[in-house]
Amino acid sequence: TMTPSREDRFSFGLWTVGWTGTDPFGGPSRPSLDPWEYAERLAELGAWGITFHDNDVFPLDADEATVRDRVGRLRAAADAAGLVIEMVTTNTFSHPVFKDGGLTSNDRSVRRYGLRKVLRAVDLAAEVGASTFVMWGGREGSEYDGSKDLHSAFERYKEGLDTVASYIKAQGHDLRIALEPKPNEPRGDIFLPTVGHALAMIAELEHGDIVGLNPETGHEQMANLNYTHQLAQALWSGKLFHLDLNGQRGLKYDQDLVFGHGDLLSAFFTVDLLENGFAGNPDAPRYDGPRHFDYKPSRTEHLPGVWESARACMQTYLLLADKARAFRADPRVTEAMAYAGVGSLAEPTLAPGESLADFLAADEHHDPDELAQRDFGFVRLNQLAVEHLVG
Ligand code: GLT
Ligand code: MN
Ligand code: MN
Ligand code: MN
Repeated sequence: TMTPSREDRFSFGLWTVGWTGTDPFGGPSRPSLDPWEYAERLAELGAWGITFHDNDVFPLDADEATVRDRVGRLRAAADAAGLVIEMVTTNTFSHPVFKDGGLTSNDRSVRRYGLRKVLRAVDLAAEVGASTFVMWGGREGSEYDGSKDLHSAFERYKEGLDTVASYIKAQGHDLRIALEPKPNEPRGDIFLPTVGHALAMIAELEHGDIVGLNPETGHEQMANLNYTHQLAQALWSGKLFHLDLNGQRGLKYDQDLVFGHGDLLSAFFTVDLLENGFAGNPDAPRYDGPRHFDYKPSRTEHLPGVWESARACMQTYLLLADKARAFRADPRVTEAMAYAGVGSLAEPTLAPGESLADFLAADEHHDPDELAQRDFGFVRLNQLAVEHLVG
């Protein structure tokens, strides 16, 4: 069961295995292959799907014939390998035209150029059969607080997102937008820094019904947040449309490590949520989308290490899924969860039919000192998780 198969629905961005190791301090540490070569290798490793930016496949200045040719070759390779193209996104960050953002640049001509580029990528996404259109606004933000009218920046972000969403509806595309939060890098402060901020933006949109989230492990952790909690809140809000799994070790630059190579215990509970659902509530929403990895094979690796690290992402996930299943099935865990009250949190605090007036009038006395003697046993429950994880 540790060998990935199509049923596991693992997918990878072409920019992940395709990263050549360029960083702010040095050039590429390995060669660049054609996109279809990455697709073929990922299929051999057991992946089910691939995802890409427009410019992972063709250059920004490509003419229509080149776009057709390159997209055609990628699709042919994906079809031949049995791969699904499940998500497509736009690159509105590499070219210096986007140095102050695509949808929120202070320069209106840049915003109009950026918007056209996004709409073209939406059509491409629909053409290749993707179901999710990710929008990561890595250049939407600032370094200097005085450089932007922040009110207008939020207005323009909203305008841009609503325009893209209304275009999807007008074209009749079967596509949903997934916003990807990140707190910083490349901008000093990126707009929509966390899942919570993106949910708040979506609530203000006119076409927010087709806009949700694509939370990335490391991005939430860069904001010192608990990734599993972020996934949970997005799920609870009906907005977990897609995800980017990877690893991050603490508050530093975006590491994009192999899934599980950062906070392993957190990765365990992420997989436990994805595979087994919320622990105390079987009727709660479940994530049934792709298990998508957005990692970077470290710069120290050459091509064998690229494939090895892609394999590692899937294997780690499967190992954790196995452990999480055993954890849930362990009678000691069932007992420890009952002791901890995990299931009883599902019970509404007010009784069925109990009105606020009933509640206020109820002759009910709670002695806080007595209630404070409750032992929750959370440590024992967590130790059982650790036992399953490393035992
Ligand atoms: C870029 C970023 C990723 C996003 C990609 C989608 S682009 O590689 O670092 O986290 O998911 O645009
Ligand atoms: Mn990242
Ligand atoms: Mn990244
Ligand atoms: Mn990502």
